[in-house]
Amino acid sequence: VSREGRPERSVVRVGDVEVGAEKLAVIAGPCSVESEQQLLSCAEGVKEAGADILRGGAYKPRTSPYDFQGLGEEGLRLLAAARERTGLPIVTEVRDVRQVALVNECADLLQIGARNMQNFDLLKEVGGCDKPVLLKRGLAATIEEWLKAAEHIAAAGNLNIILCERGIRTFDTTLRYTFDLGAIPVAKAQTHLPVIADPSHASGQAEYVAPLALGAIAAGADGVMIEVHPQPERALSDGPQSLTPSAFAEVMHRLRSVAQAVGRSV
Ligand SMILES: [Mn+2]
Repeated sequence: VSREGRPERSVVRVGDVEVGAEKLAVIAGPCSVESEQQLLSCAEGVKEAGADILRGGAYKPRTSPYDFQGLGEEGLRLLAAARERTGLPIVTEVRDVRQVALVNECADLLQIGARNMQNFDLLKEVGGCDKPVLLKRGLAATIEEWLKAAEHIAAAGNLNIILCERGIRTFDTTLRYTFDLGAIPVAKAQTHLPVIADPSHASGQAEYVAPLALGAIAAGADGVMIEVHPQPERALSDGPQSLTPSAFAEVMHRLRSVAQAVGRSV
C-alpha cells in the first residue's frame, strides 16, 4: 500500500461511486440496522441530502454482551432492500471470518471495525474477496500498525482498500475518542490509498460531528462517514452521536464550502 510502489493515488470503486477522486465520498446511515422502517427512512433521508453510500451495521461488536448485537442476516437483507429502493451502494461491518462469504455477497464495501484491525485471519479473508474493504484504524493503533494491517489485506490480493481514521484512545476522555486529524495527511503521504474520516465515533456527541467532519475534509480526507438516525433518542446503539436526517443535510451544506476551498466537490 506504500506510495513507493505506486506514486499516483488510487481510486477505489464502491458500486458506481469513486472514493479517492476529486468528488468526496460521503457515507451515512444508522449505526445499527434496527428495522425495515428505521433503515428505509434513514436511507431516503441521507440520499435526499446527497450521501453517496449507505452504512448500517448488521453484525455489531459491542462492549457489553448484553447490548443489542445486530440483526445479522436479517440486517443484510434489509440493507439490500434499502439499496434497491435508493440505488445507494451499501457498506456493512464483517466481524468474523465465518461471515465473510455472506457479507461479500450482499454488501458493496466490507467494513473491518476498529476492534478487528489486527484480526489477521479476518484481514486475510477479506483480502481474498472481490469487494473493496473499508479498514478502520484501531482505537489504540499507531499509524504504522494501521498501514501494516492494510498491507495484510493487499498481500492477500485485494488492493481496493479505503482507510478510515475514527479516533484513538488518549488520556483525555472529554470526547469518546481523540480525533487524530494529523493521521489523515500522514496516511495520505505514506500510502496511495484513499483516506476517509469517521467524526461520529471520534466525537461520540452529535454536536461535535460537524466540526470534525469539516476539519477532516480541510486536512485532505477523501470523504466522511457519519451516523444518522431518524430518532437518535430511540437508537439501539450510538444514539448520542447520531444526527437526524435534517441535521445531516445541514452538515452536507457546510461540507460543500470547505470542499470547494480545498479544490474538491461534494
Ligand atoms: Mn456506531
